Amino acid sequence: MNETRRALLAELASGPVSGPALAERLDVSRAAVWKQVEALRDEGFVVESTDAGYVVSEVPEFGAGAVEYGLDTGYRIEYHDSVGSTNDRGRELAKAGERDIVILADEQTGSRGRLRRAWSAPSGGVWLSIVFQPDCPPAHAPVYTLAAAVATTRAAREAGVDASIKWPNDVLVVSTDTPDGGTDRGGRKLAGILTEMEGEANRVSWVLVGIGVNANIDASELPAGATSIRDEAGDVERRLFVQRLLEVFDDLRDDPDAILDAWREYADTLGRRVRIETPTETIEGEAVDVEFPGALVVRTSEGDRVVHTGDCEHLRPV
Ligand code: BT5
Repeated sequence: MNETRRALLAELASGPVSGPALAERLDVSRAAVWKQVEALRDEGFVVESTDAGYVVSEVPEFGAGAVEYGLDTGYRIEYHDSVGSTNDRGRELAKAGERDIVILADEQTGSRGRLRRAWSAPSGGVWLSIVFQPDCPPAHAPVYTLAAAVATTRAAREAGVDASIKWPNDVLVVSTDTPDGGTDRGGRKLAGILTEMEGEANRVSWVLVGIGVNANIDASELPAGATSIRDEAGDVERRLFVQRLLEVFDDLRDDPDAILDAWREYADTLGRRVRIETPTETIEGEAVDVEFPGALVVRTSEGDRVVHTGDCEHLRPV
């Protein structure tokens, strides 16, 4: 989105403004204001000319402008109706020096999970990647996966979904009628997170947090074991959902203690018997805590183990 249109949206979000006042505030000609108002209309905004000035009376369902309109963070949005993978696009932009940008798509055709597993991302979902540059060493980056899980869970709960977190990167809906949540994986998966980064010894160059939420999609269109906001609670207003998610993420971003506290509150994994497949071994025991920057503490028969990476399965209680 061009900078004038972005500035125009920000002005319109705080109330009616006249054409001449906009031209002055944005330091552009009145013709340029008019052109950008027309561009917003093309994007689906209904912008009325009233005596008090321009008024936005309708916001499109989804898109860059729809999410930026009234967004309370500094992120810019790049929107695609369809893209291969928002993480791949984010990586391209990160390498080109872009920061604080969110790549958002309605559909992805080549998205991925961890270990290059396929991720299904049909139209109607919330597929996004946040590119930013925290002031921290690369080893701290996993904490942003936790922050993303918290932000997604909070936004999902506010949309009426009984979501909780499974370590390290899943947001699930745990079923209450079966003790194991209905599947051997511990529940039905609502969202997944894939964090990538580039950095040198002491400093991160960029972090890319990819978040995929099954929003307004029939779960029957998704892989077995998945659920969606539509199936759990009915369709959500995606632009508001994304705004909420980004605002919570942004609030937490620089506060690791707050991230860990919120994560513990939302976690379904803590207190459960778990089996974790790490790249080198299988660890079984009770998940007792999470530690900065994102490690799970597992109480095993041989003592406590701090597990940094792996696939986690929730086991039936013995
Ligand atoms: C993840 O991997 O859960 C991370 C998913 C990250 C997706 C986002 S979307 C925006 C951004 N752009 C990308 O290209 N990726 C990110 P993992 O823990 O490895 O889980 C992958 C497994 O989840 C697959 O093997 C399937 O079994 C299952 N799965 C695939 N699509 C799913 C979906 N839409 N909902 C629920 N489960 C799914």
